[in-house]
This record gives sequence, C-alpha cells and structure tokens, in this order.
Amino acid sequence: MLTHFIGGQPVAAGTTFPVHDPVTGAVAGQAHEADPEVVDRAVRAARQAARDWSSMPVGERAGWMRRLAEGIEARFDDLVAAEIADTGKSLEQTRTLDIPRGIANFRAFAEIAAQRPEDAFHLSGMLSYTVRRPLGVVAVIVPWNLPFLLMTWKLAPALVAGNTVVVKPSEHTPGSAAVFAEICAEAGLPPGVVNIIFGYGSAGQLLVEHPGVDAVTFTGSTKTGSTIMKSVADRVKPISFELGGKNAGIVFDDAGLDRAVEGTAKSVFTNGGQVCLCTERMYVQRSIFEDFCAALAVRAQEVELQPMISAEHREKVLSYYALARSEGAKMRAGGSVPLFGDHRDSGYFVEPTVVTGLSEWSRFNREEIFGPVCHVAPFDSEAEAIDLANGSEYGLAATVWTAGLDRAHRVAQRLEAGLVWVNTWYLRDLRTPFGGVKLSGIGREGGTRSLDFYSEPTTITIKLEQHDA
Ligand code: 6OD
Repeated sequence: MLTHFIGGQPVAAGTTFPVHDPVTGAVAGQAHEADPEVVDRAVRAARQAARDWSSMPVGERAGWMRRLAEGIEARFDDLVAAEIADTGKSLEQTRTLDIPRGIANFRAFAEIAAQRPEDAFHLSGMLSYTVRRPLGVVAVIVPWNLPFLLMTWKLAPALVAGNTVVVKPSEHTPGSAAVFAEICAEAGLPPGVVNIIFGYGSAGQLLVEHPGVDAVTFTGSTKTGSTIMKSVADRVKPISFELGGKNAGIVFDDAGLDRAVEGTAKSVFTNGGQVCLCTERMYVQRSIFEDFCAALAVRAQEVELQPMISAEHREKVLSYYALARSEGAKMRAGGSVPLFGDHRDSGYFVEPTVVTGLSEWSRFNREEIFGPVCHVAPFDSEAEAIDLANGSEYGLAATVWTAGLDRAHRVAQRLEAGLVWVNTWYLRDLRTPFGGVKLSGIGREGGTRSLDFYSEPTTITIKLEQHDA
C-alpha cells in the first residue's frame, strides 16, 4: 500500500485506489488517495519547511541535489522496477532514459544554480542589481508517461531555487514517486521540503487551488492545463505548462531513406507513442513517399510493444484507428489490437500503426492521439511542407530530415514549434529552453529558464553619491 509522504513521514490517510499493471490489466497495488485534509496537511508542511530551505545558501541546496542524485543511484534498481510495474515500459528504456534522467536532472540543476551570475549594473550615480527569491510552495503535477523523468525535471530546479514542493503524480504511476520519497528520507532531506500526495485529478485540483500554493508546474493534456489555468486565475499564480502536441516530421528526398525511417520510427513508436514529443504527422517528399511508407510499415511491425497506460487510454487510441478506417484511410501497418496468446491479451496493448490517405482536416490529423501511430502524407515543395507542418493548433516539437544544410536551417527556423530536431529526435541538452507554442504550452523550462520560473527577481538600486576625495 503506497502512502503519502508529508513532513518527512509516511502518511496513510484518505481512502485507497487501485493501481493497474498495464501489461495484464490486473490490479497490481493500492495507494492512498489524498482528500482535502491530506492536501492541506501537505501544503502546510511545505510552508513550514520553506522558511529554512529558502534561506539556505544556494551552494548548500546544490549539495542536497547532489545527495539526492546519489540516493537515486543507490536505489536505481528499485526505481526501474517501480517504473516498469506502473507503465509496462521496456527494461532497456527505463535503464537508459527514465531513471538516468532523474540523476542527470538533479546534477544539472545543482551546477546551473550554483554557477548562475546575477545581473548587476554600475552606472554613474547608481548601482542596480538583482537578487532572486523563491516563489514559496510549488505544486508539481506529474503525468504518467515519463513519471520519474518529468517529476525530477521539475523538482530539481524548484528545490535548488529555494522552493518547497507538493508533488502529485498521476494516479496511474505512483510507484517511482513512492521510492523517491524513501530516497528523500534516507538522504535526511529536511522534513517538508518534498511532500508527495497520491490521488486522481480531483486531488491535483485541490492542490493547485490551495491558497498556500504559490505556483504550479504541470505537464499533461491541454484540456487539464486550461482547467488549472482557470482555477488559479483569481490568485494570478505563476504557471509553467508543457501540454499536448500534434508534432510534425518533414522528410526531404535527400535525407537518406534508411536514416529517416529509422529516426521516424523512434519518434513515432518510443514509449508506445506516449511522449508529448512523439511525431503523429509525417510529410514526405513525393518522390520517396511510397518507399518511405513501405519501410516505416515494416519497422512498425518490428517494434517492441509497450502497453497504453490504461484501458481508457487504449479505447481512446483505438477509437482513432476506427475513425481512420471509417474515413477511408489506408492502414499501412497495424490498426487493431495485437494477439499474444498469453497474459498480455488482457493488457492495454494496441498495434503500432501507420496510416495514409486522410485529409489534413480530419480529426485524426488535428487531434493528439498519444499512441504508437502516425499519418503520412506527400508534399511537393519546401514551402508546402512548412505550411502543412504549421497547420496545427499545437506547436511543441518537429523533426526535419534532410542532408541540405541550408535547407535544414531555413525550414527549422520557419516551423512553429518550441523544439525542432534536425536528423534526430529527442536529443537533449538540459540547459536549453524546453516547451511549446500555441496549444502546446506556456513558458519554458530548462537551464536558467527553469530557475527564472521558480524564482522572482527583486531589483535593488542604490544611489551612489559622487564625492571628490
Ligand atoms: O525531456 C524533457 O526534459 C521533457 N520535459 C520531456 C517531456 C516529455 C513529455 O511527454
């Protein structure tokens, strides 16, 4: 039974809810569900801890971040097991991406914060400089697709900037956060600096609305982001949102077919397509369109399957497969439910799917599906490819596949997206700004942008009297 972590202690309060194994659909565990009293207790614990934590020198807080990174290393296998149990991710991905990124997040923000210079201007007659102060208590609302990676991506900068936090992981994926609570306790982190509560969206809603919460960071759907934004509008709380996507990829005929297909397969099928950065719309130059579709369809059939996170999410993805069929799409690969002949048949799997033949106006091509699926359409000119890619309400990420250096820069700079990858996908430098435009989010995190969000500058200006010696 997973318990909340409040004020440095496990707290077994509130009713409980089941957590399912997406590989089999079976109930794999239970967690306590935060009610209003639990939420209030967590926020109070965070507020109480904020005084000492915020006044600690940043170098000391950076030391705590390094200790947490070491704690993650020491509990690496437990975190891997917890993350796989909740998500059904592959061992390979969990060991090489999800958990290592937690370590990297704490180490990176320890360095970035400790080395960050402040503004200072010495003009005739005055000295003007800034100090940055933490926001106070930050609500950290974490999605189910990359639970540990995204929790630590938000926690590390929030904490090193001097905030205390209340984390609400997704109801589907409480496991790695529960192990992290133990890591905080084992490391001796001051009680109340990190608090973790479990529950559904209703618990998250109570948390963001709590008057003791000063700011909200959220990664998840645009719909939930919009709900949170309305809930905090009256108190004008700072928000940082990374939301949905309908990411486009453009393949030019000079890209090298094998490289483009391989990279696209990764960008479409990784994590079962359940990454906000995954590509769902591909545009391929007409001369290589048929070859590209055929090769991607082959790759789709070779992918190691990862289940959808829940029965409900699987139904959603399958409803888009059905929609594509009903609109006359050509299913180049997949389009239904795989049959294993074993325990996985009651799990939440769908087939990796490649679709062609739908209009740009089809709901399939406009709405985020968040599964292992993409639509592929041909284009004739560079300008047309850019227009097609930009013809979305979303703007998180895009990929461009070409050997042409000039074209790579030209196209990348014209794409309406917060992130553009050229001849690669999801290659990250944690110091760069990360986030989306349009319905894909508001604000940027990453490097000093994260520290900017998690703190407020105060400008101090001193008049300097001019005296002759
Ligand atoms: O890699 C990251 O830092 C990041 N924020 C990834 C987000 C993925 C969303 O599903």
